[in-house]
Amino acid sequence: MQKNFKRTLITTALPYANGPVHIGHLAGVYIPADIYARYLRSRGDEVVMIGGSDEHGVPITIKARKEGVTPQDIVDCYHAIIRDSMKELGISFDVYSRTTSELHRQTASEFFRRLYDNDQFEKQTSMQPYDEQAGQFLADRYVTGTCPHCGHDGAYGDQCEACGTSLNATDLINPRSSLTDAPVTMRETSHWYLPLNRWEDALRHWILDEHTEWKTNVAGQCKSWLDAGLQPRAVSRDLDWGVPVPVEGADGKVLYVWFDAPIGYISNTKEILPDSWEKWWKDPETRIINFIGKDNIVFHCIVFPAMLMAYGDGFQLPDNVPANEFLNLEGDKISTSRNWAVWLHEYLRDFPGKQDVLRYVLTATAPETKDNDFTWADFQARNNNELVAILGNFVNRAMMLTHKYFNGIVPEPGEFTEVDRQMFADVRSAIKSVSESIDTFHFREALRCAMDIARTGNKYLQETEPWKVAKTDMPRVATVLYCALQVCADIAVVFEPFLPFMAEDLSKMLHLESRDWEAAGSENLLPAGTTLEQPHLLFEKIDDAAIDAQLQRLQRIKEENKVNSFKAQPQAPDVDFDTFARSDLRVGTVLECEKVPKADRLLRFLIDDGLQKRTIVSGIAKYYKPEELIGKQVCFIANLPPRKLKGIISQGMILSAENADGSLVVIGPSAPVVPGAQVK
Ligand code: B3M
Ligand code: ZN
Repeated sequence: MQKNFKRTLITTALPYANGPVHIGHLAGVYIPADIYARYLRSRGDEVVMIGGSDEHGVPITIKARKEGVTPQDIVDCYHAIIRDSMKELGISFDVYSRTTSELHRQTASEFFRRLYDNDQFEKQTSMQPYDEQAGQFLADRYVTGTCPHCGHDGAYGDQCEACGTSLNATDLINPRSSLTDAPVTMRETSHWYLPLNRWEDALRHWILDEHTEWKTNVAGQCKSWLDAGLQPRAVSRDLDWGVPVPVEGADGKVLYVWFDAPIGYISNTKEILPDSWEKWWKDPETRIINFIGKDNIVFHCIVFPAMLMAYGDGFQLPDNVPANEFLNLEGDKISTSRNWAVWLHEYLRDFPGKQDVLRYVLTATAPETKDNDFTWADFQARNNNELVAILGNFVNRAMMLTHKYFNGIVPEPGEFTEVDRQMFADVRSAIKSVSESIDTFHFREALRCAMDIARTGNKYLQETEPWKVAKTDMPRVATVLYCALQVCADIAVVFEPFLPFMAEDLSKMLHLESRDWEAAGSENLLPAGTTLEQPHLLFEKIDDAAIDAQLQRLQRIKEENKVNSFKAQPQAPDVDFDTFARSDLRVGTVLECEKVPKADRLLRFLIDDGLQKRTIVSGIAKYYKPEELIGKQVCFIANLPPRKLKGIISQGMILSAENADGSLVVIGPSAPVVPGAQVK
C-alpha cells in the first residue's frame, strides 16, 4: 500500500554492549540504514536515524562475572568503542544513546506500568533452574549437563550442540550452573507474560495482508510464527541487571531485555527531540523503518508491534522491516566467542582512511536475500578493480585532462552531439535505477547502478578521445570535458549515501556547492568557469602484504580455536585383559628413515627390532624431518598383519600421541633399552 509520508524515522537494531561491532553487523544493519538515511536527506526529506547500545541482558552479567568487574563497567567500555567506531565509519546517527540512561529507564518502566495497569499481562508461575551457590535463577542457556539423547556431557539447557536437539533445562541429566558449577535445583517463580495470542489476528492482517511488499525472508518468518500459533511470552526475569519491574512485590525482577530494548528506540528519540518526539511515533504521516538482522525478525515484527498495540495511545507500527541475512567470513560463520570476525575498530586501525572501501565492499556483498561470504581476496579485488580502476580512474582522467587543456577551469561547452546526449541519457537512467533500488531496499543493486555512472563516464572518454581531438578541434575537447566533469559531479552526489568520505573529497576538488539528489543528471550541475583543485587519487591500490597480514591473523585465530576446543577423547569401552595381552608392543631403534616419494604424509622406517631389520611406514612426515629420528628408539606394535602402503610392505605400526592441534609426537622409552624390549 503506497501512502504519502511526511517524514521517516529510521531505527537500527541496538547492538549488545558486550563486545565491539563486526562486519556482519555493518553489512546487515548499519551500512544499509545509513545509505537509506543519507539518500533521503539528500532528497530533502525529514529524517531521524536512531541508534544506541543495548546494555541489558544475561550475557553482559556473565561476562562481567568472568572478568571480575561490574556489568556497568562492561557496557561503559563497549558502548564507547561501538559509538566511536561507528562514528568514524560515517554512520550518521542522529542519536546514539544507551539503554542504561535514566530517560530510558523511566520510559521503559512507564511503558510496562501502563500495560500492567490496563490488564495487558497475564501472571504465570513456573519452575525455573536456580543456582543455590550464586543465589540466583539461571537462564536455560547457563545450565549445562548431560544430553538425555546422545549422552554428550556439556549440553546447554536450551540445546545440545552435539546432536542438535532442542532441550529444556529440566531435560538435562546432572544439570549444573555454568556460573559456579554448582548443581542446579528448580524453584518456583512468577513472571508477567504478554499474551501475544490476543494480537494474533491483528498481526496476521497487518503483516500478511497490508504489507505484501515486505522482503520474502521477513514475511516468511512471520508467517511461520503466525501459523504455529502465538503464545504468551514472559517479559520479566529474575535478575539484578536491567530495568526493575515497576510493581510492588517484584523485588529481584527486571524487564526482559527484549522488552526494554525496542523501547530504546522511543527513549532515544525522546532524548534528541524532547518536544517533538511524539510526532515521530504517533503521526500516521511518519514512516517508521526498522533495520535489523534476521535473528531479530520475530521481536520486531511480532513482539514489539504487539507491545505497541497493547500500549495504544496512537503509537504507529513500522512500515517496513528490511531484515538482512547473515554475512560469513572466509567461509565460516562469524562468531564473537571464537573471535572469528573482522572487528570494525581493528579495521579502522589497520586501514586508516579507508572507511569507504569497507562500506563499498560490504554493500556490494551484503547478505540481502541469502547468507553471503566476506573474503579478504574479494575485498582487495573490489578495491583494486572497481574503486581504483573504474571510479577513481575516471574522475582522475577527466580532471587531469581539464588541467592539461584548460588550466583546471571547467570549459564552456559548444553544442552537444548525439554521443554527448546519449551519455547524459545513460547517466540519468542509471541514477533513476539507483533511486528505485534504494526506495525498495535493494542496496547492492543500487550500488551496482551507481557504478554504471562511472562506467558510462569511462566509455564516453574512450569514445570521444579528447587527447586525440586536442590536436585538431579544441572547442570539441571543451565540450567533451565539460560533459565528463558533469559526470564527476553526478558521482559526488549519487555516491554520497554509499561512500560519503569520497563524495566529500570529490566535492571539494570540484568546488561543487550543493549535492541535492534531484540535481544529479542535469547538464549543468557544475557550471562552466568553476576552478577545479589539483586532483589527487580518490582510491589507492591495496597491496598483497596488507591482505596477507589479515589472512595470517585469521589463521592464528583458527589455530587458537582448535587448541581451545581440544577435549580429551572419552575413554574407549573396556577390553578384557587377554585381548590386550595378545598385542605385542616393543621398542626398536631407528636405523634408517626417509620420505616416501609422492606421499607427503608418509615416512619409511627401517627398525632394529632385536631379531631382524623390519620396515614400518608411518604417517608422521608432516611433524618430523627424517634425519631427526635416525638413532631414536620408538614404540611399535610388532604383531599386526603386514599392510601395503604406497607399494611398501609395512610390518607394524609406530605409536605416537596426538596433540590438540592434530600434530603427532612419537612415543619412546624414557631411557635407552635393548632393541626388541617388550612394552609391558
Ligand atoms: N541487541 C540483538 C542483537 O544485537 C539486540 C537487538 C536489539 S534491537 C531492539 O542481535
Ligand atoms: Zn545430544
